[in-house]
Amino acid sequence: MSTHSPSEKPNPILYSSAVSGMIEDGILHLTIANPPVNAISAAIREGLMQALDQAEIAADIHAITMSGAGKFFAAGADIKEFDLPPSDPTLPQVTARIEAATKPVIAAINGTALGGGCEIILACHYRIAVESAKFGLPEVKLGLIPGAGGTQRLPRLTGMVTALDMIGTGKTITAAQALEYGLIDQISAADSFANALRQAVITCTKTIIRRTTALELPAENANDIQAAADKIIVKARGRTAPAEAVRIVSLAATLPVNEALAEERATFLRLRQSDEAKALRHVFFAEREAGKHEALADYTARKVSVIGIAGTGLMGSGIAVAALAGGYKIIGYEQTADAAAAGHARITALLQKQFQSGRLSEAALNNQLANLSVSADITALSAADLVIEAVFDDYNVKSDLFRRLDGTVRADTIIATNTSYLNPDELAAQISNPERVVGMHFFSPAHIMRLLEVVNCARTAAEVLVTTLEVAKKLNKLATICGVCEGFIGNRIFSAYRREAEFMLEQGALPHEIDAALEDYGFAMGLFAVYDMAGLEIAWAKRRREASMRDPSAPYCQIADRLCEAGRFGQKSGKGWYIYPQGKRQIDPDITVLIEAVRTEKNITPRRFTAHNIISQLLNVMALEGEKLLSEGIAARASDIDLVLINGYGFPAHKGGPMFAAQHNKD
Ligand code: T1G
Repeated sequence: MSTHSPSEKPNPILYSSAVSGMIEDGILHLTIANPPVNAISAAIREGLMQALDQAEIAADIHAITMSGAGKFFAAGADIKEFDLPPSDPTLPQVTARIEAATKPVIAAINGTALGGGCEIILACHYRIAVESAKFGLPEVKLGLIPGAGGTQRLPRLTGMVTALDMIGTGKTITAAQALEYGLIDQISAADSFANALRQAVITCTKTIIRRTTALELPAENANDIQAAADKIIVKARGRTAPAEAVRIVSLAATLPVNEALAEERATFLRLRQSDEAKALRHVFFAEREAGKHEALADYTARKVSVIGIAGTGLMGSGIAVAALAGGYKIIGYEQTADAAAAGHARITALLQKQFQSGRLSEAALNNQLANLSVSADITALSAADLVIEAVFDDYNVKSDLFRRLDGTVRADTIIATNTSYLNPDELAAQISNPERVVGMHFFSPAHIMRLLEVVNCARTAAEVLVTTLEVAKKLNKLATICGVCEGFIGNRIFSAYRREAEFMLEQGALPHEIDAALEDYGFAMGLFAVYDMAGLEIAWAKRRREASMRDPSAPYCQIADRLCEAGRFGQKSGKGWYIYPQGKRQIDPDITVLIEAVRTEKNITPRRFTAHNIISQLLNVMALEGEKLLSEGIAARASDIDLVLINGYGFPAHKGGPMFAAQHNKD
């Protein structure tokens, strides 16, 4: 710890490499600094303990404040340290030390406080925040629970219902909500924060210290508490952490606080080593890795202000809504005035729905509507810096549009195709400057699904790729780069997984057994149920188009064809892999008969499949296809493949994705 000589302007006191302090008018102002988000590292824990010990005995210090450097207060414990053994002082030791301080400790919350960062402020005696601050205990999103007193301190400030909701879901709330719930005591505008803080400190030095764990739980209706707990359990869908969060938060009402804190810590340490936590940590870092591309580091994104969207149907309208939210001016294009009007209405309706649900303010709604136009005149797209085409996924339709765009937009306008199955290189080859063509494969509904496969075509220029990634970020998309192959990353793996599931039907499994195994593993819905919801006819039409080109010696499962030949096209037609009396999915014995007939034709003796067999076989096929994508250079990283399957195909995040799961099944 170093201090200043009396003659000079006081230098900050350095309690550790990450905690410094300045003493002004008897107040020790502490700042924690661990850029970029002040993740609570060992250096922060050590520095805080040093500072609190020093303040306790210093006659010239009457109060302590804590703030974060930069725009964050603290983003929680340093996740990078989780694979290391815990080191003293632990965070619960620090929060206990803060709360036990005999001089007032005031949280001067300059920005986002998440996880352990929020637990630090909960242990302080008073909490004043800037208006823009955000709060959350997102540990369950990492397969954990708060491990530094949050489960016991939060309910004492907000009540059990709010605490169960926040800790069980990991949601982030605003400063206004935090004030309303009792999580903080005061909000101040940023430009008057220093004065407000000074006043708050003076008040705190004149009042009895309010220690959070000494507070009584606010009285609440037992049914409301139970309902809040039940809601978390139902949504947990097989994940351990949310259920454990409910169990530990509930101890606030039944155990002495020190016993409850001990149980919280033991549970946190156990969960931290769990497969679920390891998988979710993998996904956390994979998402951040996906946005890093060393090979593109020297290229600068072009400025994009106006985005044209050719085709404003289901996909195009969703893309338009995402792009409007990203602050772009949108020019939609349809071939006829009626279609243009319908497209405009579709986009407007989506925006109105967001406004009515409170996700869009009235000002934002009006601003976005003012940024939207949809025309039947293709020359309207000449103003676009980027055109995304989302017309019918047919080669002739898209080729015709590409040629018309080529004669309309600027030579440097980027043209992005949303195709799912066509070869973007073949589309690019039809226009001048093919290096400006890129794939942007959105997932429906495009304004909701985070995933975006950015297809790096054979001739895509690096600058075009960088620009597309920049636009993807503004559209709030999780972008993964992939090369050109049929189905790119997601659909290619999904096709392999679907094929394997159908072969399992021939081998002895039944659709509802496979779906049950997938749902038990963590998928929200089984493959065949999803199949029925999407409809079987489009895939059937594709198989019939390709039938003449199919290798007759390659294994082929006719079961899906037999369903379509029998008019079983899925939920819309009242029956597919299941039957849907009054729209309710039910197992259909006729499907068993149909499958058994195919087995007999192929002289297959059916065998029993356990749920474990089913999952292992499907995971294995997905991982094998993933390895091929890596060896072909289509996917850059195994973790990108995991992100695509999690964010585009419902693979349970708490299993880490097919590549992670297959690797850990081997371990
Ligand atoms: N630990 C370590 N690194 C972190 C981190 C953390 N908690 N949070 C972010 N980073 C890194 C991230 O990997 C990236 O690194 C950089 O910071 C910028 O992050 C005891 C145990 C805070 C909302 O779950 O939600 O506290 O890629 O790109 O978009 O009860 O980061 O630059 O090398 O995400 O502005 C609980 C996790 C931990 C919050 C900022 N806390 N972080 O988003 O930046 S568990 C969390 C986030 C805990 C206690 C328990 C977000 C953010 P790099 P970024 P951003």
